[in-house]
Amino acid sequence: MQRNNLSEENLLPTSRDGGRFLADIFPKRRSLFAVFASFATISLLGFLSFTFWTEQPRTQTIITEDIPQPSNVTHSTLSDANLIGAPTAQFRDNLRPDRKYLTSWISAGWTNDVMTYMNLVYLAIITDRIPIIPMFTPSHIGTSVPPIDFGLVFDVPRFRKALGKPVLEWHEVKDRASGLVEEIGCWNTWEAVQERDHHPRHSYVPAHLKLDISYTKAPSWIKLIPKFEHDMHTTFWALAALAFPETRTASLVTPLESPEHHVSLPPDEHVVCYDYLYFVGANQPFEFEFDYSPAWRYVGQHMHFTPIIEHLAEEYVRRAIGVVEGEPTPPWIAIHVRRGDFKVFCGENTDGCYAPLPVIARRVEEVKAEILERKGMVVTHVIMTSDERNSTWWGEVVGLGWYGVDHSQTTELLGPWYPVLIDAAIQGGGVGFVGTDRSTMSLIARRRVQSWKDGAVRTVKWGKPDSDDH
Ligand SMILES: Nc1nc2c(ncn2[C@@H]2O[C@H](COP(=O)(O)OP(=O)(O)O)[C@@H](O)[C@H]2O)c(=O)[nH]1
Ligand SMILES: *[C@@H]1O[C@H](CO)[C@@H](O)[C@H](O)[C@H]1NC(C)=O
Ligand SMILES: *[C@@H]1O[C@H](CO)[C@@H](O)[C@H](O)[C@H]1NC(C)=O
Ligand SMILES: [Mg+2]
Repeated sequence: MQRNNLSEENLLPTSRDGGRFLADIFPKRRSLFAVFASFATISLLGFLSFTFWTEQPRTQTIITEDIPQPSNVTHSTLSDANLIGAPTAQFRDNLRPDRKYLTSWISAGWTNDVMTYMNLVYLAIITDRIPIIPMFTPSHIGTSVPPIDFGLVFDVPRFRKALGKPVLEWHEVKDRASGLVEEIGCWNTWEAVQERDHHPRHSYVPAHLKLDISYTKAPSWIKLIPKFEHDMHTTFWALAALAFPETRTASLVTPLESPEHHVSLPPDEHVVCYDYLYFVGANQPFEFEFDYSPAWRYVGQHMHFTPIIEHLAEEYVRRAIGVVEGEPTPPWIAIHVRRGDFKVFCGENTDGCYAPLPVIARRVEEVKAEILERKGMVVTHVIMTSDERNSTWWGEVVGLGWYGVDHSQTTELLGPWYPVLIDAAIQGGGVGFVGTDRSTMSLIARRRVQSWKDGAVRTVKWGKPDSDDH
């Protein structure tokens, strides 16, 4: 694996001096530092302060005393207009009576959660409601990691502008320091689409938001493929119908008691809420795979990473390749090889289950050829991102002339969320992409490269030695 030339010593964060930290992580690129410095500083300081939700311990060392509190960071006039004002101890005190809102929770890997929030916003659009997006909670990076704000990952002001619609984050509505537990009635979709779990979909989000939820089981007709036990999808318009008074009223059944206050509440009309919006499509299951996907076309493609994450991704690419100061960053092709827990799909047949590097290299060559043909561009730099830990394998990657991303310092410097955020931005920032079949991280990277760069993409199939022979 390509190692960069930073010594451990000069990468150690200093706890009191954010400026020194920046200069250290980007010692060779004063120009980048200038870019950072010229940001509305707030977003940068917000980034450094690692605005974690509620009373999570602030374990990060990169904190300075003069960093503004998070509530000062992302408040904008656009969001103000759709709320009564600054975050309140109870969310209801901040909702405008003349506006309607929509929210939901997450419960899977980070990319699945990103897709779930895309679905949330799309459902809000078709119901003429204002989406309220919660934070990201950790999964593969370790469940004890504190959550991170949606707005520290995605550029919310840019998102609002591209959509031409309001978008709120929960911390703008309810004060993140509030200890007040609030009752709310929500739709339980999970029990209407599958038979295995006899409860609404579990999520850590309501606990962070201090919400005590009484769930009403949604009608079984929300299921996309009626009675089919091997699929769990519902449709946007089925869920939208439940957000309007006639279908809502016709669908009311006795709600489940809320776990804390033991109250029974029908689905809220002011803030309509659903337990889980990952398994939602307009026309078919796993719809992000398809070119027409409305959640991607109307929402997902407008969710760009924050300028800070984009710049971090570029900086990691420059370091991987070894671009010297003053030289522009060359265009790159990114690969995402998804391994880790995917080995459960291999079962007994571990031999030849994962696609070997030569099989991946064949798709990389196809991507290069397509970029040359369509754009007249010769792209020589190939960046590997992966959750594979095997150093022999990484050695083989470098042997092919590809570059690895060095995350040996990332968690220590920036926090445990940053390896995956930076890798996702690297994957989505190339002019070409080769991904792993069945990985949502690969899927969304592929869509980004298509939408953002009109790039060339391929997906490597795996499972058997000949899976990708086509
Ligand atoms: N840093 C990093 N993490 C990865 C990579 N691939 C997988 N992971 C981790 O594994 C998780 C996979 O879950 P998810 O994002 O839902 O994608 P999926 O499981 O591949 O569909 C990611 O969110 C990361 O935490 C990678 O290339 N780089
Ligand atoms: C927001 O910023 C102002 C000054 O700009 C400061 O006085 C105030 O304490 C900040 N609010 C919070 C919640 O930190
Ligand atoms: C590591 O990767 C090498 C090369 O791909 C492979 O031969 C070896 O079996 C792997 N080791 C483990 C423990 O999986
Ligand atoms: Mg996943």
